[in-house]
Amino acid sequence: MISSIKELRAHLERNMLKSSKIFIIGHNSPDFDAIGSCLGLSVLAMEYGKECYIIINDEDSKIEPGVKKIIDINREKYHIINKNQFLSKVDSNSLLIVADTNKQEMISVGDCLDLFKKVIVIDHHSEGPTSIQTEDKYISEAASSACEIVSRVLNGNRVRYNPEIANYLLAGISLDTKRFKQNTTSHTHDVAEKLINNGADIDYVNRLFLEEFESFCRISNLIINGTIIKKYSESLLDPIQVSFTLNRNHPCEVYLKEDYAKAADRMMKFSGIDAAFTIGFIEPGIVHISARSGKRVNVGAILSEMNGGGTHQTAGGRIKTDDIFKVEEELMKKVPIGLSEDENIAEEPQVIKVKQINKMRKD
Ligand SMILES: [Mn+2]
Repeated sequence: MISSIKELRAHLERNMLKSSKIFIIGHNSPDFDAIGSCLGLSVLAMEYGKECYIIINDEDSKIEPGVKKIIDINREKYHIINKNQFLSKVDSNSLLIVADTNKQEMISVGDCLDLFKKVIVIDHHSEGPTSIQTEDKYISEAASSACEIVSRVLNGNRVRYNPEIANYLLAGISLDTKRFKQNTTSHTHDVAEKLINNGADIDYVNRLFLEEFESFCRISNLIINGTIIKKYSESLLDPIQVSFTLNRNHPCEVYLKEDYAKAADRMMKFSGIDAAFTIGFIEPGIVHISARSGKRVNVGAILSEMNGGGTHQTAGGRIKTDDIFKVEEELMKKVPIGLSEDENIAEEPQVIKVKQINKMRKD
């Protein structure tokens, strides 16, 4: 166990210098604190002249837009790679640094920890039965965030970092303190001041949060105002229910492709939904379909009949047309293709719920 920031600094320096390659990872579905602390640690590794990579193995559509933006901007400069790329690079003298989590199941390389010579954990969450087994951990529940810890390491080492890195670190602290409203100590405020002195811009950080919020609202509105649920089997106890989401008030509205995937993901969280389709324009004249399902509906099979494809549980497709409702109608007819033969398929699928809150939208 590493017990102070000073010790952590010395520990990082010693171990970074003697390893051949450094891999840095945050928790799955990274948030601002995870990505910010990983980038800050990369700066430190580069300062020591080391070959360094950040591992992020989540599907793009699963990553929050603000975080994804940071990843995209920094992918090349900070060598952001996925798990497969990591597996081809790791060697017998590699160091892993885990930031913003200490649980094995929360990182994508949790099943290959024995590939590393050493694993260092830097975190502010409490430990549990699945915590990574290593002597080399700095876990301070008193710290507001992983970014706060990493900032203190950088500042203490007098490492130079650019205003962008200062922004990412400040965004992580801001997220985990609910904008400096909770879990702050004098260290938190001290670190924030230093980040601002190093060029961090509060406006930039606030805009990042606003984007997250806007995306959340956009998808929620799409779901609330545009979802129909259809029942596809006769079974009373366990009917197959499929949701269809599209912007029924403004069918021509263009959304991001990720929005459709997220809306479908979110629909699948409701119990009783066996498959979810989201339909909408990604540019004028091109309709995109995102599909998600559980075990009972094969959405890949359905979408391969609709100019698309995918796996049993995740699929997508796009169709050149201006008539989005026709696409939905086709899709509704094709759903039985994805149902297994032992399901008691309804002859005429029944609409069981149509929810439209038209009044809530401003034109
Ligand atoms: Mn955190």
